[in-house]
Amino acid sequence: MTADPDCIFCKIVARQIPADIVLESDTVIGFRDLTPQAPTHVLVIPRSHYPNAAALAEGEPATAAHLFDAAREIAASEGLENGYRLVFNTGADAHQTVFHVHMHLLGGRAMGWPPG
Ligand code: D5M
Repeated sequence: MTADPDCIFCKIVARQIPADIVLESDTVIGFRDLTPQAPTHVLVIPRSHYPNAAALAEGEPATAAHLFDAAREIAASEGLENGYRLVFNTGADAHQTVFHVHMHLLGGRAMGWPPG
């Protein structure tokens, strides 16, 4: 498992800073976003440090699939039968601000399209 000592999400994985964790497995964890944009807003991340979704898919494709398994489990436990949105912001133009790949799971309200 790779870690970056300066990465805030690696610090959550290492339990060096607190987080409201909703799911854990050997390869991924899910925790509630600090600034929720929907009634349910969970971030699902690999334990290993990869800067974005493309790097994860290349380096650990099985773990990339685990993110989607975790999202399905969290959506079920959060009662999101009416739907939910999965988002990977990748790079500055997409408003990525934390460079440890994370899947946003958003649900619990009706959403618009296109995104801002
Ligand atoms: O999304 C990065 C997201 O990470 C943003 O929604 C805030 C969230 N964030 C930042 N720090 C924390 C901590 N410590 N706990 C929980 N959530 C956090 P991006 O796609 O990079 O713009």
